[in-house]
Amino acid sequence: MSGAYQINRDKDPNGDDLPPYVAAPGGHFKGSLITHNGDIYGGDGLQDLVVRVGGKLWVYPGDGYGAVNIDRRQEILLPADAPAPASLTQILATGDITGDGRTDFLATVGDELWALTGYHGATVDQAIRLSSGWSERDLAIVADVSGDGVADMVYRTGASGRLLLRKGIAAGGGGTDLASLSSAANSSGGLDIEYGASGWSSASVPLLMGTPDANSDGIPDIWAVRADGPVRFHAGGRAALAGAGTEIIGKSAYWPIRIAIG
Ligand SMILES: [Ca+2]
Ligand SMILES: [Ca+2]
Ligand SMILES: [Ca+2]
Repeated sequence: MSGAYQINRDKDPNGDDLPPYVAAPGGHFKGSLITHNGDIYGGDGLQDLVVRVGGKLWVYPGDGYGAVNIDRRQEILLPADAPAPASLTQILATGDITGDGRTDFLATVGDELWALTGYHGATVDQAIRLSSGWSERDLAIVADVSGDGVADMVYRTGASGRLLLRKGIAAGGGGTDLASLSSAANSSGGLDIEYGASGWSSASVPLLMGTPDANSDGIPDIWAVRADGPVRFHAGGRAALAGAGTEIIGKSAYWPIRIAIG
């Protein structure tokens, strides 16, 4: 189904037979980065979509039916010292990981990893540069994986085609200490753990995305679009992926050429 629509501007407000809504214009989401993680706008309990497109960052309020009305989008304003939205290479809605009740984002900006914390419907409170070395990495999961209530990070390293797990440390005032996610040395245990052993290069898996728990074991999971056709579900484990994954959509030419999932 179409995930986006707009008001039908041809419709006569005094009444006619035209539909009230029509599809979003072709190319509306061209060049976009997309992510979602629960209700972050409006407090209506509906999933919202976060999109970087047209050089700006937006929230597209979800309509509760799996779609968004693009006329209702609202710009997310970043602090003055934040990277320009146009420079983002990935953005991931993480839910609230800092413990202030406001949703947070992690983003890569070329070689750099940034945290954009404290979104509350209009602006982001803080932009914090965490580390460098990210040009060949992709964020997959930022959520509690290990089961201690503290956010962890699963990322792909293109250099070895693996997934690695970095365990977070609780912050003194609640939530997760962002510095513990900035480098392996700062993390709980002091090193990154092999989470997916091999086969995770971007050539083999052009698109991957972590999500909150989808198979009811309480552990976040990973969805993978494979270059050879299928879409696979990989159940997360506390310290490594559990098993080899399950094929959800069979081999087809459709998915490997999609430009983004989120
Ligand atoms: Ca927060
Ligand atoms: Ca944890
Ligand atoms: Ca799970």
